[in-house]
Amino acid sequence: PAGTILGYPRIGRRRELKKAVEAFWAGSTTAEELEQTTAGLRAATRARLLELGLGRDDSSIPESFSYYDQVLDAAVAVGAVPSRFAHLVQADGSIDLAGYFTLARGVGDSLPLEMTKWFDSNYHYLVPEIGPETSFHLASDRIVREFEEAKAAGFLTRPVLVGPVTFLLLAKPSDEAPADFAPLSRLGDLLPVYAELLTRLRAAGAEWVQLDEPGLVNESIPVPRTEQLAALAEAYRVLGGLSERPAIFVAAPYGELGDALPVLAASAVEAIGVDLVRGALPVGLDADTSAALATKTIVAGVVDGHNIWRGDLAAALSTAESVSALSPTVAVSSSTSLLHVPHDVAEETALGQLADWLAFADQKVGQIAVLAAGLRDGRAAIQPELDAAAAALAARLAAPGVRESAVRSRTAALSAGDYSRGDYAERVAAQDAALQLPLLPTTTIGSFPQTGEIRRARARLNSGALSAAEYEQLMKEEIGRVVELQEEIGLDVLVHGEPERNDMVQYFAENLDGFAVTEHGWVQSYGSRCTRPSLLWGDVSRPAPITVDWSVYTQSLTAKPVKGMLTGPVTILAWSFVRDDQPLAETASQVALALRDEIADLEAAGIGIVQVDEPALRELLPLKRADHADYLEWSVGSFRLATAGVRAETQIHTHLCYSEFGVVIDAISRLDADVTSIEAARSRMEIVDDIERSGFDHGIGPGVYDIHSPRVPAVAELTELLERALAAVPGRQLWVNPDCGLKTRGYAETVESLQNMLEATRAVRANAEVSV
Ligand code: THG
Ligand code: ZN
Repeated sequence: PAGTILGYPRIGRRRELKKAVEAFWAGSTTAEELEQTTAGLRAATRARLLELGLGRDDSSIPESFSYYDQVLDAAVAVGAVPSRFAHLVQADGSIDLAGYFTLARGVGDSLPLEMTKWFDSNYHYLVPEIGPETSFHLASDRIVREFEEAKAAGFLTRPVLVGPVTFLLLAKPSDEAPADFAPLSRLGDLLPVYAELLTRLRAAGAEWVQLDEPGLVNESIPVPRTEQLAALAEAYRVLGGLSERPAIFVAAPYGELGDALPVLAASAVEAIGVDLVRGALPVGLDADTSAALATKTIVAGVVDGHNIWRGDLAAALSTAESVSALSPTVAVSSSTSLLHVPHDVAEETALGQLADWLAFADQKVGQIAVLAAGLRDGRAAIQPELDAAAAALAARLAAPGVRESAVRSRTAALSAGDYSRGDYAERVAAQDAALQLPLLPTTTIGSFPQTGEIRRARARLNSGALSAAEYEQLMKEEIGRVVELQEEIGLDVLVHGEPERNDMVQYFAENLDGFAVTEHGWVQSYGSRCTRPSLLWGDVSRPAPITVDWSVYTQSLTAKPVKGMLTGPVTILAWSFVRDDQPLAETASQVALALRDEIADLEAAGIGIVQVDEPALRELLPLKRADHADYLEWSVGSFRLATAGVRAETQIHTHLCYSEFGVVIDAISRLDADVTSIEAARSRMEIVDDIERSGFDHGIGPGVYDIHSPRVPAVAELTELLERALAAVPGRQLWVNPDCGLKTRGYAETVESLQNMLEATRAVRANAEVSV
């Protein structure tokens, strides 16, 4: 096929999949009904892709549906079920839909598969658990059935699966596995199951299959490269050698194949997909590799699957044309699956001029169809489309708000002093005097449960059923309840609970210039959960204070210190679609200055503690090691720029949602926040050993319980964790808090858990006082 995409959003234009799956979980629909609903969604996707220019019978339409996650799909297809879920495998070896969801969500005391970030996207996948005991067998033929479903509807589609090497590279050793076990060592046992699937697909009539192997582009996978390459060679020797199989398309999105390209070139696969947005066209290939590549289809990923800009279509065409130096057979594609972008700009009615600058999934498919025509028929054949894209790009660059001189002169005038708060010891003395906190101060991360009542009030505000004044009154009443509750429990540093915020990024996007928000721009984050990333399109500034009134109101209700709560610049960028016409560092500085103004106003209004959350600090870390230093420079710099304007006695907190503290300890130290709260509960305080080893000497609040589960931690358990922390970290440094915000929890378990946290703290304080 001349044009294709690596995958299409699965959640549905109106999040139909989310609703259908959640209804099934709630028990209000049956598995059959869920299959019916999703068959409708799959049919609608095929029809839409045909309409947008992909082919009905040339395998250019990918069959990339998933009920929850594509890595879970692969695990279930090959029967890779951890022993705690062995009962989900039925007598005939199969795993049904209910069993599939149980792996994702857990049941009783059996924890679900762990979830983690999918390459450098905001999507999260489920981590397979593989050990010597894993019994690989074909446990679900859903991929074959979906191909047949399409065929019955008159479509010859291209089934998409996570490839065998990536599947094992992303897996972790099972609970039973010995300490040094490598999941990749099971490749030889896994391949026969992939072989069986490919054979079945061929028997069903599939002409092509897509195997995604992004694991090969990720430098942070801790398997020696020589072993990765040997596995790649072995996998495609075996699969390529099958007598009855579809043609194999190996896609390598999210980066550069590097030394894996010659390995794939030497294999029997028929097509190789390269990401030409994140990576460059390979140069300096040896003669054998060049000759081998020339016999294959190169699928050129030239349309950005990560971002929503309409982009430079002529440049994409030039890149695709340059690929013909590798092979006479070139197809145009998205750089990654379009899973990471919303469905359709046409759904948006309030974006104005911005709409013309954007390409969501459907617009990107349209671009690919145009580029494919350009490759086939020559540039002149698509000149009108190239001209329209160029005009939109020019209009965007010249539009009011994209470059604001007042914003630019501020970032241009920054100097080293703007990034530095001065001596830490002096700050500690000033803050101790100002805040008068007890040893082991207790606090929460910021949000309290978002009740149905709060959500309904916001919906009524948005629909006009509630006036702004009525809404504000309801939120103030909620804040009053949250303050009273915290005082009853005995917490030392209080929060307002953030009832007025829908999402910690969108809330700021709605209140800053340079951002827009969408109505229907949902993107799957994990399973049925979605976010609606904001669009950061112009120069960022703060037209008016955002959080000051809420914080001042909260402080008026209590004598205890109230923390002001802000989202940091890196996280605002990480969870938005960000302009691509300037370096992220410049955009981060603009956001940082807007936050700096907000912090100055909070301080002037009498707020003595301000927390600037950066849960995504680790998340944006580039896949390539060579890019780490530059990233840490601007990301840490933007946090410091946001926070360094305050007086010594104003205490700056930050919160990071990440447990591998060791990996980012340098960055955390350089943030120079007075207090950092961090996830630690799930790793049973192992993090404190990292803290001790690193010599980190600022305030630290390793989360003492896991808020991701409704389980209430017992006092004895919390006491033990605190004592363990105190054994490694001096008492004067230690704060006591849950490991993340309480937004997704219910009140019943929240109150009990916090009460237990306070009781444990009081018990431990007495001992700690002796050792300070
Ligand atoms: N906000 C934003 N992006 C994020 C997160 C966030 N990306 C990473 C991480 N957190 C992802 N985690 C979640 C957790 C919960 C939900 C989504 C992503 C979630 N979403 C609601 C749903 O799908 O039902 C919709 C939320 C809404 O109505 O706004 O629960 O915290 N920006
Ligand atoms: Zn968190």
